[in-house]
Amino acid sequence: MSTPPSTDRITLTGIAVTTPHGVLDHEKHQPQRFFVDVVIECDLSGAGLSDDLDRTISYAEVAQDVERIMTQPPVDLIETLAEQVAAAVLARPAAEAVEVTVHKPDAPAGVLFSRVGLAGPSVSIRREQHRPVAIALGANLGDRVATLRSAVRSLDRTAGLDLVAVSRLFETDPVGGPEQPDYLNAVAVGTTRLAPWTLLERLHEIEAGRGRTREIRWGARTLDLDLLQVGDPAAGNDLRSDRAELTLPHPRAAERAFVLAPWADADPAATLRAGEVVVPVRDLLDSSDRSGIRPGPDWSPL
Ligand code: A4P
Ligand code: MG
Repeated sequence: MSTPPSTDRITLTGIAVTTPHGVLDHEKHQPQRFFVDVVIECDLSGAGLSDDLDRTISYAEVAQDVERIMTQPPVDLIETLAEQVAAAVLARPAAEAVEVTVHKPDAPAGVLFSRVGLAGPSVSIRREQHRPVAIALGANLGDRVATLRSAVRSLDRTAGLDLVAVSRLFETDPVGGPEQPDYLNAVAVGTTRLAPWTLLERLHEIEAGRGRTREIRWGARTLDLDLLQVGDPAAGNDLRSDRAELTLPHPRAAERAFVLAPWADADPAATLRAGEVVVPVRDLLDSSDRSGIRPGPDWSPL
């Protein structure tokens, strides 16, 4: 069954900054003490096994972000500071969720707070990652509809991935590779809290469970699941990677009608990054070669 969302944590406690913030006029001129705690939920297994900093989150960078946010020109509310810290953490690919606490121990509240420990007011917020994601499905061996249907079910059961829509099926001529049977292609769109490499591992597990083997590149396969895009390029928060093991956005998506047709079907408003330009998927589809694309069998996989 599906793996639960990650229970791994990176914790930074008591980041101390003396700076002016507050609703009262004098607080905007008089620096006072703030302490910030950050607890980041993320999958640390990949980093722990590979010793690769790119698979985790640098706590030093997060600490610097906190200091930069806390030392900005004065704001009224510690809620504002907490929200900005949470957003900065969630901008990091590995972050699945974050809890931020901002303590203001010397806040003027008309009462005396204990001098023991971190007394006084604080706010705590928890924010979760909800990145849009698009996943391409393809099959050209075995019972293609049954395989794709069970793949969608597995995606839907994946903890940390919420499917919103799945396209119709398209029957497509094979592109590239050796001579092989026609494909059925579809695209699923949704949101995810998972790091992209964690999601790709889940896709590989689902492929393996449907008998996927890898002998020839672009060869026939029972099931292919590709990550097309993670994040929203129109909002400028899509993840980009040029690593061979995970390239984002998918480097061949923009020119392949067998991807674009189902993608536009699942999400007519979808956009795709092509370098620095963000293009509607429908426009890319309109200018692509659609000669090998036909409607596939009916299905309702969700
Ligand atoms: N990889 C890197 N980036 C990604 C990503 N964004 N999503 C790595 C998924 N995988 C990514 O993939 C090879 C390696 O790419 C993986 O180790 C992964 O870490 P693979 O699935 O083992 O092999 P593949 O699918 O044969 O290679 P590739 O280059 O992904 O092929 P494409 O571009 O997916 O093309 N014709 C039709 N009509 N319909 C099809 O669905 N599919 C292909 C495969 C060819 N022709 C087709 C179709
Ligand atoms: Mg693939």
